Amino acid sequence: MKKVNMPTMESVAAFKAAMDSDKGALGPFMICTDPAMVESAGYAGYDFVLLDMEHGTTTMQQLPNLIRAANVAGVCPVVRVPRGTDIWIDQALDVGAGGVMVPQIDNAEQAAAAVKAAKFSPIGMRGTCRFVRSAGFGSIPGSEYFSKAQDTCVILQAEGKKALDNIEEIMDVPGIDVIFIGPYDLSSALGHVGEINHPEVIEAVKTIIAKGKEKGVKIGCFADTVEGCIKWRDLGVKFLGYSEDMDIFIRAAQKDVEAFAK
Ligand code: 3PY
Ligand code: MG
Repeated sequence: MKKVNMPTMESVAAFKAAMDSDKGALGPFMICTDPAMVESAGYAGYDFVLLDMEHGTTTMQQLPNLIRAANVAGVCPVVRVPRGTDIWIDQALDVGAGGVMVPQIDNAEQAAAAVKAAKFSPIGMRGTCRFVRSAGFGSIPGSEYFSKAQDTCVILQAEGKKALDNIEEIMDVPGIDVIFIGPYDLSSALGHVGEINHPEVIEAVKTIIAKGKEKGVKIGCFADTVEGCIKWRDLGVKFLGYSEDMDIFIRAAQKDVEAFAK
């Protein structure tokens, strides 16, 4: 019988190694629904692509093709599901996500529910089916699939006031790979909408980073620019969610347009 691989799981291993390195893992949020854009981001050398179903328009039907494109380029596909949609967690994993990011986690109960949705028994209660895309539609033996698929990543967003209040109990939930700070939602929650460099926002980010260090939990954070990503990395952040595909394109194109006009 033909040996079928699990390309996403190979990319997960490289992604985890990047997070464990001094460099950290860098990847853009992606809202473009064209697989060519995802494939190109993979060729550019990012450690992951963050397929955004919270603020992007990608549908569950389009998602498998974006993940296929990530697989072609060998880059880890992480999927951000919309808020409060635990069922989307295992659907995203079923079509081949290497990790799921869940927005607006406010307490340990929500964190535990997200982990439960992402992991097969005995760790969680992910819907158990070996005929899905991540299992090669049945061509990967169940014993191999159910064991390897447990290594996909669970990334939970801390971005509200309640998350700040409950950060220790959230971090204590087993099975979380990364706590990802959303500075924009945090700025809203702290009464400074959009001001991600407001001292109170920066202080909140730093508090979460420090708690992560104390508890041995990896921290991720969003930044608009690569310089911002480097700033967070220098403070110990290991997962850097960088801008967004269309913004990256616009800024690169603007530089070209300006250079041409000189
Ligand atoms: C935020 O800043 O709120 C985010 O979720 C980053 O994507
Ligand atoms: Mg957010």
